[in-house]
Amino acid sequence: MTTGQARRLSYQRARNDNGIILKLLKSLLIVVDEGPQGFPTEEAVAELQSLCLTAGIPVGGVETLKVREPNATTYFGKGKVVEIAGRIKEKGFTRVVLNLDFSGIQQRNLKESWGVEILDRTSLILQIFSKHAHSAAGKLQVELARENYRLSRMTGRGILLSRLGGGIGTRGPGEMKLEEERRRAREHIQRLETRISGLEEQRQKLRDLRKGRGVPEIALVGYTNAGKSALLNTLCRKKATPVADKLFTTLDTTTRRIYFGERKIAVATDTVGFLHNLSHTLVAAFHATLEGISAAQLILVVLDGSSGMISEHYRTTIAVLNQVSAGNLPRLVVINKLDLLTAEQKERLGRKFPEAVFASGLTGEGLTDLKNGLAARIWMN
Ligand SMILES: Nc1nc2c(ncn2[C@@H]2O[C@H](COP(=O)(O)OP(=O)(O)OP(=O)(O)O)[C@@H](O)[C@H]2O)c(=O)[nH]1
Ligand SMILES: [Mg+2]
Repeated sequence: MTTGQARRLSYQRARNDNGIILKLLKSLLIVVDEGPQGFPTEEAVAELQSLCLTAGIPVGGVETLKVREPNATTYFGKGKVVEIAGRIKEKGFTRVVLNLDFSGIQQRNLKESWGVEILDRTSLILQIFSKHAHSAAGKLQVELARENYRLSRMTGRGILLSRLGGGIGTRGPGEMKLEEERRRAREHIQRLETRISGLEEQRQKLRDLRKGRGVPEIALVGYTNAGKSALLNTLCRKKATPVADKLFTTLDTTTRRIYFGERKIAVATDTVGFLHNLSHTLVAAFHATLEGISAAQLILVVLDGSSGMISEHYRTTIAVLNQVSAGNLPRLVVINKLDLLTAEQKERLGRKFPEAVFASGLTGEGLTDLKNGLAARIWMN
């Protein structure tokens, strides 16, 4: 065999192996039906698929389940756990991804019963966050979220480790080791929080400087993928922040100038997007960034006009604004992705959000209306 043939053969083998590996790595998505009062199941499935796509996780199947009363040790009932184990074996899934969070014990038991890796909602989002954080503050916040998540999972393992350790009434070596691990994690968390608040203080100083110079700040907020970064880029006519059809593209805060003519200047800040049911761990880690929103003079709520979930997105956004004490600030709602809307859709949305302006971050349509709306709220109040 010539060297060229050998190389081609090994290349062919590698391609085949990759194919097999990809097939082997297929994940089963499990979405829990929240009932008529909860988040619509179809949307939850689409959202989990989007999160997997963003995280680079190939999806092999989707299962939706109703859970009347979560089981304390396995979350799902015994029968369901066995049924899913059968499906995993039959289809050869190597991972299960769920749209909810478990306790450490539930996760460990399910992993044992199903024999595959289990990714809950927070760890899936954490994977995406790790990929998308670039700035020092962004990376620290992701590390903080990871460490908080790890600390919250240590309880379950404690019981196991203690059982391996001493008898009744004694603290076995397992438990002591766990206490030590917990203490270290808490110290690490404290160090991270100190560093993050140091960075936030720097931001605050910059903010105070701008305030002193009379430069107003606009905070862009909204659901992930609504088009906040695209709108900011169009507003400041620069490619300031990355835009992608993925969830949580922006984790790093970007502040840019917007010129309104007649020497009027404001700055706009683009930051992490929102998602419903974000776990406390994730919200807590981004608290410093989100708190920064409350320092703005005006909130620009960006909604994706083309989404069927616009009302839910609006509600989530307002809930987060209230959480970070920015619920009382003046705000303007912009319905983005105008280029995708039919005249009827636009009319319907106009009735639903009578105060909103329409714009497109992609084509620049409606930009004058948006700028006029912003200027009116900033300088005429
Ligand atoms: N058709 C259309 N697509 C848009 C518009 N604005 C944004 N997009 C697309 O929507 C997707 C998300 O846009 P981003 O600007 O990254 O959204 P974001 O709100 O910053 O998202 P995160 O950073 O993930 O929170 C991208 O694929 C954009 O190209 C618009 O006005 N029209
Ligand atoms: Mg963005």
